[in-house]
Amino acid sequence: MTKPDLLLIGDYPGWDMQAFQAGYTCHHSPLDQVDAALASRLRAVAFKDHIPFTAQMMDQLPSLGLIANFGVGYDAIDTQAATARGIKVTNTPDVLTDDVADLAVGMLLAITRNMVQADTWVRSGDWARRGPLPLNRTVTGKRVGIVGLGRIGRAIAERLVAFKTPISYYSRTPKKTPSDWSYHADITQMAAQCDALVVALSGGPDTAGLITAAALKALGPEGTLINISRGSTVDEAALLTALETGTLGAAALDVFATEPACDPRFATLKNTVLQPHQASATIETRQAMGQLQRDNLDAFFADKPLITPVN
Ligand code: 8YV
Repeated sequence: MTKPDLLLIGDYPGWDMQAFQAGYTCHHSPLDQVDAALASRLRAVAFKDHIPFTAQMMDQLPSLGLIANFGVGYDAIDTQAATARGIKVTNTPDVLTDDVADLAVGMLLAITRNMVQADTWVRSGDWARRGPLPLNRTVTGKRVGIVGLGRIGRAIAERLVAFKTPISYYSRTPKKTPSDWSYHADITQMAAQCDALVVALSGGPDTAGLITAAALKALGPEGTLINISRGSTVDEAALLTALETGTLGAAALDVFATEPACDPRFATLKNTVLQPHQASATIETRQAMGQLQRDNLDAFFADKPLITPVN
């Protein structure tokens, strides 16, 4: 039996490539270099990128039936355009939740306990030369607001319960939660009552800029922002100004508006911990994400129900 053609967009490690090649005739060229005959044959794309997958790109592949996204967030894909063209989109939820939640908690600990600067303090010899670092702050018992109580937001909140942090959350509608988690319909009002905000929203136009200058101001000079969602959810210009002027205390960020080329002002800020969009970047989780992406592709080519469709 001939293997179906598959266009791979993005970089895949060897374990994914081997698995793809076992089941598919893989094509790895940029979309604009795909020849007309192949373009008209291609029924599926394995997408692993944060560059936009536009309506115009979909129109270059007239037989396209599936965009299998590597990642839970599919904000790069114009799903409205896909739906209008009868193209299904799948993502990779659940398998990355624990790693993303772990990193969010790790970032809260790292920024509050000053762990990154403390590491440099030891390595540079400053500890011996200049004595102890200034004291840092306690995490246990701090009031944390989770912005977006989806799978990942909930997993972060559940972990933070162990730190005895009163949990507030913002979402469009109240969710079923333990009775002592408090719902807020307004992020700025919630921020005013929190020591830290953890942003766990999905990306896309609905959530763009939801963390406003006003919310950062309400969080205040002792407050901390953690973002493991998308750079687009935060007004980044306001965030930089707030961190530079001290109207916001600190931020730990895994995502940036213009990543991977982040605004160079971030690098000069001492009150930040910066991560290279690595919340899901463990071998275990990336293998599971690849497997789920392929399971969706396999289901599509076998005419079976998709495992994790989003449209
Ligand atoms: C990326 C992510 O998918 O799942 C998501 O939404 O942001 C990440 O896990 C990862 O960077 C691979 O592109």
